[in-house]
Amino acid sequence: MNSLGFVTSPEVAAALAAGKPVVALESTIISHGLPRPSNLEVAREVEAIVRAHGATPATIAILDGTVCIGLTDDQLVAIAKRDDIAKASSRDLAIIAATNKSAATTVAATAHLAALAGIHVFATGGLGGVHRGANESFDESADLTALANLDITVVCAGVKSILDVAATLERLETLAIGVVGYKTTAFPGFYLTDSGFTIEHQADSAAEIAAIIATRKALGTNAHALIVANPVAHEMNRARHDAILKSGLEGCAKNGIIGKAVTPYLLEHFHTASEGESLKVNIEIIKSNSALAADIAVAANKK
Ligand code: PSU
Ligand code: MN
Repeated sequence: MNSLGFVTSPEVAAALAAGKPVVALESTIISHGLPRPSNLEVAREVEAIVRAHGATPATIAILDGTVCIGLTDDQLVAIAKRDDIAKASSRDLAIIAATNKSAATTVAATAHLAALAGIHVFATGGLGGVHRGANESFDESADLTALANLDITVVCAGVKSILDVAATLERLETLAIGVVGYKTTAFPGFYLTDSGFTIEHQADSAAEIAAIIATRKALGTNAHALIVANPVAHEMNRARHDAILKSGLEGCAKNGIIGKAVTPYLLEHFHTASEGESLKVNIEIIKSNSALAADIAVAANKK
């Protein structure tokens, strides 16, 4: 461990020291978002995609108390297969690390650790946001408040369609988190290409996004995150999507699923009820976002 409290893998440390492009990747997707055994395959494939696009992948997680920025293949296997991997948001990081436990990191926690390690581009599937019924449950993902205070560009397929998208967009505005659509002004809805909500800004290339990142730095607006919303090319069947979402939300209510268990429960429900269709879309989302994030990291490095 260095004086900052984390260990950087040799590959990531070398890339950072040489000023080469690095892309942060989260681990909650691996442990709690995708079923086994595809989770491990996808984790490996995503790292390979980042490398093929000219950047170094840094998958972030906590293993047996060590905060890891970049994982070896053995460590990826542990995150994918072990049954003692918690789901850590930012507030959990120090507790998990100091008590020698293990956890996958959410968008909030991964973005926090990435920025701490000097990594400013991050790929995920879909952001957390305001849950349906949040006016009563107060369930709003810590992803939003974390990103409000971090210098990081997050490539995602919008926010998960299981959320209240309108409320999430309002919160993103309040929190000064920039939102730019990649080749679109239709805000993506994770499994769906278009959530039905429009966003103001569009960028059409990684170079354009790199220019936005450089200007944000010059203007000091990089104190808050930038979201690059990248719609999935092949969306889920909409009628099927809506029916499964409805039964998933009913399942949450019936089984008393609350708090951090809600998102993994709904994703798992989707994967089972759609007989793999949502899984296929989810995997496409993560791969496509990782490729774009690597292109952005490479382009930003040239600025
Ligand atoms: N995107 C995916 N799968 C996931 C997640 C995002 O394709 O599992 C995870 C991310 O780690 C995100 C978390 O931060 O879901 C949100 O959880 P919550 O709603 O409990 O904040
Ligand atoms: Mn929540």
